Amino acid sequence: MSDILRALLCVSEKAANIARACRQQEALFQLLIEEKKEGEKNKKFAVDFKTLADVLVQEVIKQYMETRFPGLGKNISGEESNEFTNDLGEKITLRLCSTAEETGELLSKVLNGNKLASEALARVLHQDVSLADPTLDSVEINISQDILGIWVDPIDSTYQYIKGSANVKPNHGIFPCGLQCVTILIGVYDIQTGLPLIGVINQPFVSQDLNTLRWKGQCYWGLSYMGTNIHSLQLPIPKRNGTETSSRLTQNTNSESEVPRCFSAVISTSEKENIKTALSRVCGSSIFPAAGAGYKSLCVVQGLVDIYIFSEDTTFKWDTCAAHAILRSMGGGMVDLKACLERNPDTGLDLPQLLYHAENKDVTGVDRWCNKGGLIAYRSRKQLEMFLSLLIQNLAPADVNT
Ligand code: 2IP
Ligand code: CA
Repeated sequence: MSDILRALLCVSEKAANIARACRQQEALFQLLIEEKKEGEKNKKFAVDFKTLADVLVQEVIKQYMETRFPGLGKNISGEESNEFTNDLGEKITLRLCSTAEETGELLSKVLNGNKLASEALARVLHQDVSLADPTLDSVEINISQDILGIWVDPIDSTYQYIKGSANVKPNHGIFPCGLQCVTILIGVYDIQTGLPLIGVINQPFVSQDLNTLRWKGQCYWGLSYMGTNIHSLQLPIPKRNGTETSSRLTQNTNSESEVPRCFSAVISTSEKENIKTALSRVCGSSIFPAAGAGYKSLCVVQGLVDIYIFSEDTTFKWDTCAAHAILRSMGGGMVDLKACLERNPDTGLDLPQLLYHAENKDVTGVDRWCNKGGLIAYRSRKQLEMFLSLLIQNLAPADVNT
């Protein structure tokens, strides 16, 4: 099993290299930022370049895993399809060929003969990468490959990837927008139970060398299976701004018991007003809007905030599976917000964890895989229970029951 995790780390780094190359190599960046006028969409190329980068990363991950673990490829899913039709009506299935030259030729068909870009892209697709974590050498877990499904989000926060600035200043360590909000998400789940087992989050743009302008990234992982829980952050939760993180506030002493508990949360810029109002009563000023579902979950993983809450149904299984697995390995999880608001905590029922194997009924297209009741990501169950009870007290009854 640790072999699968090792391979996932490695291929996530390959994906991060592709993401960095598309931003940093001039021939590719020009395609990425190209504004298309209405009516001109996809006219020049069979596919817009942003989608091409997404599809290629997804294909690289699929093929890499299938080569090493035959049979696994068919259980890997994501948002994108790798089939296109170009201007000439040719059907093209994008895949990695056995040599960079062949891949370059295939790419030039969807990029209408742009040789410079096709060759540059093919070169990075075929580059060797390595990424190892010595912690993994001590891990030996056996999970049958047959029960594994994988959700991939090749580039989460695509808008920030294309338009995001390199110079955004963080607020309490949290980037509201910018390249830091871009992540590559790979989540492995159990196809029988739907529970997440292994997560890898690769953040390709963490810090930039101002001389070379090259970006360095960071990779996070976690594994939770049959009582074994390990992750890449087995260190104390960092302190925010020289003060204790609010996670400590769950362990109130008597003298502090009158002090209102204060949580911190990361939220979507599109969160509903009624939720934001209730949250501000629970979190005071510790509410941080940030881009990217993957990035917001990573803020919880890193201990920068206690909670990521979202009341809408616009995150998908590929947005949450990786972080959910990491949070589980840390003793936390990701639950369905609507189901939490409807549940009676006094009956001690299990928490409504998000699941990854079953599609939503009575809907079509991507909505089959949306997290339809919204979500809360958390690191500690005790903290989640406390947060929920405060949130419910501060939400209007109508909002709790919708
Ligand atoms: C998006 C992306 C958005 C997020 C949305 C995801 O994925 O993470 O940022 O919205 O839910 O589906 P928000 O930032 O408001 O949370 P993608 O960029 O891959 O489409
Ligand atoms: Ca996404």
